[in-house]
Amino acid sequence: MFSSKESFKRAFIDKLESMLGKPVEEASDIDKYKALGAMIREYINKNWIATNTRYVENQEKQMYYFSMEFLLGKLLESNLINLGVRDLCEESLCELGIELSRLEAQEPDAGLGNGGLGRLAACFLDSLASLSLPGHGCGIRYKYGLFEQKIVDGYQVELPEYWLKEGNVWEIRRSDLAVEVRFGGEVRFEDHGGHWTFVHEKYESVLAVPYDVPVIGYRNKTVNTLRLWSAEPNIRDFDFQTLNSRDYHKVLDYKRSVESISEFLYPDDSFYEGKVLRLKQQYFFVSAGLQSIVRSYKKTQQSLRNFHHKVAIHINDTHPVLAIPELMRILMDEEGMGWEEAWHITVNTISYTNHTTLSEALEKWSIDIFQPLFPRIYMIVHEINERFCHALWEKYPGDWKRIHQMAIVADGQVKMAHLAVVGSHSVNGVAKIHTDILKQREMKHFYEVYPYKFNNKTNGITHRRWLIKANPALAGLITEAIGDKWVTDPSRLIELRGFADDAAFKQQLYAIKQQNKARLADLVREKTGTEIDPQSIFDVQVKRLHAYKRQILNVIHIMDLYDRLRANPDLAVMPRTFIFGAKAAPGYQLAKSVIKLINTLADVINRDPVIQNKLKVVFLENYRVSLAEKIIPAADVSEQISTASKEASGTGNMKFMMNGAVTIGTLDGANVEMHEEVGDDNMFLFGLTADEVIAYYTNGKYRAKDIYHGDIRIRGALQKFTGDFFGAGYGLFNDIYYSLLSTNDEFFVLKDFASYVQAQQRIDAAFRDRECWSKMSLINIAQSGVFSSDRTIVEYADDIWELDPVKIE
Ligand code: 4GP
Repeated sequence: MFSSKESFKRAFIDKLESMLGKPVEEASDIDKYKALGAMIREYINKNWIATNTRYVENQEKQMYYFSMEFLLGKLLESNLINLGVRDLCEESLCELGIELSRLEAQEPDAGLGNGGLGRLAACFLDSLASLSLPGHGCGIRYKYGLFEQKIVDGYQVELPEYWLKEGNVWEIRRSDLAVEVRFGGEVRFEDHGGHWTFVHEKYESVLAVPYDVPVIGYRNKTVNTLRLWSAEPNIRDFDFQTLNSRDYHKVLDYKRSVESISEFLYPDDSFYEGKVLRLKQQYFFVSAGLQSIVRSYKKTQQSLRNFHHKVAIHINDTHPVLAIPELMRILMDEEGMGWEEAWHITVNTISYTNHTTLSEALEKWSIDIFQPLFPRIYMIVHEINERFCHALWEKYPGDWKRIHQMAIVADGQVKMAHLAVVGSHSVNGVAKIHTDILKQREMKHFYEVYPYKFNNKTNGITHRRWLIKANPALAGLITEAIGDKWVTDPSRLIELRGFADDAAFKQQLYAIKQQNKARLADLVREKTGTEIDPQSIFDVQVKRLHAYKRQILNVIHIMDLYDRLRANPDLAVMPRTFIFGAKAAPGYQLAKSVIKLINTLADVINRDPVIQNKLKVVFLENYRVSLAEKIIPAADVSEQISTASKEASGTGNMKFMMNGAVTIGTLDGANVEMHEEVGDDNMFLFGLTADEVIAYYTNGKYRAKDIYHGDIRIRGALQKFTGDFFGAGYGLFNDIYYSLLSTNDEFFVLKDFASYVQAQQRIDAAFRDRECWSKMSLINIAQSGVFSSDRTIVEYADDIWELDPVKIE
């Protein structure tokens, strides 16, 4: 069906008619989108089956990426690109009078994630399949993804995101593969002549039903699987008699309670909340995932003795860490293995990535919640802890303090990160500086015991979505210049450096950026009614709203710039458009205040005729993957301004770089490695280093008030938070003021302000020289190949998973 335009058109019309019983003329865009999606799924079916068969028959080692989040975005266009049929599709549809882009617009974003961690998982799936690696995803099919953000009177309002309302063309429900997951109840020992077994009784039974989504590799026939689990009442196990009894409402309660497990995604990014439902979600998908892996493993293998040679399981942060005791349970209670052997297999199967050192994100579950929910799992965790503490005692006799600090179960809590380190064979951070901080500080004691487990895997992004799909004009220009080998080997982007002094090439680069900026300006007008000038500097900060990411630093700089312009409308500054996009966790008041602040400021500034359009501020609501794909290619300046030591890596920084934006940033996360790539001349660094920040935290010598009193610009801005905010109201932002002064500015916003303003002034000067700016832009693109997730995934496959590529013929 994708061999020629004619056959495509015929197949498309047939599909529409057979699926929907409508002729093309009567079909809506959503109908057409669904028909096209269904065609693609059918088209890849053969390869999907071939991939699975090949993995099973050859008994290839397979890796399963366990993650609570997969922030996929839209799949139609990236699937078409990976299959190599996008142009054919577009042209054929055009001949039928249909615009492909309108069909793409019908697809909802699959927002099954919060931010960095979830989007990383999605990039990894794309790279795994594109590198012909046998690696799959395992997660939850949330009925509601991350909330939809509306801005009402400047405030964030959250609406439920029912992304499945039109169905999901990409998934296949596999009720035949459903498994049972058990919660609560009691555990009893049974003696079988000296051999003990555990009997789990009176539990709540939940049916986990998998929905499989194909993950299509880039032009290589590989189709891996993302398996998302949905919770359903276990009717098979159900006593229908009760339906007639007075207990009818209990049945309904049971149904509600079960379905709530996969109902919605918790909207917290890098934040931990000890909600029972969240813990149930974690065990639910981990248990279902492991049971299904073991079941399919046993189809070809007699014993599980070699399980770890054939299966790798990666846990994306600590959220899936119950995979460790659950695998132990399966190996011991269901397969009859002894502890030592089960432990050896478990540790060698599991590997773990840490994504943040923020203490508020560290999962610590109260035993009071944990034990009743998983009585058998708790027993196993307890035993792991006993054995671990015993080993520590041997190593550090008498050092109670250390043992207490390192224990997995202590202070009435289960410490999930400790369990993850002890129960896995590899622990990695996501950028060099982050891994160093883990080794030297946050996990120092563990590093001392298990130095061989710790390693770094700097994050990456899939260049297929973030360059080829998001910025086709730029991708085309690159191919014209250096050929198309970079597409499968992004390290070859380095060849672009040969064009650094090619004026014509830089002119083309500039022209593409201008087109992208013009397109974004249209979108901004459509969404907000604000006119922005594509000639102005597009200075962009899009990411989750968090105090440590310091959107507030950006805002205070804008306020200062605005003040200066008000005082002197002829001030010689390059016109700038500051663009923001950010969701705040619904319960995070300070973050929500910053959203209101940005919107209020935008209102004031955008309406002010005095400043002659030299300054605009835009907040785009509902930031998500598909919006990022439109914003990032249009950015001149990328704001990566977190407090050094706080951003584990960042991945937005890489997306901007690959699209030719120049970064203003701190030496934090992967910015450090970006700086190693491009050097001082092609990046605008400012602020405290991580060591300086950490030293301040240790010596307690930082005084925000001193800076406040010493800098009139800061005073001016902060006083507006508590006083009159540019005529918009009094004391609107008291909480922001207090976070910066009363609690001594935990994130060094005031401390870094002066240096940030200077960096902004350097940007202002640099942007005036178009040729020089385009060269910086080009060098950023040229050096971005190392930040493709293909590089990252090759490192994981080689060093952690021991996974080899498998070519599907
Ligand atoms: C994020 C980190 O904050 C970010 O620096 C990193 O790039 C990303 O993970 C992927 O590794 N963490 C989270 C989280 O999203 O929920 O902790």
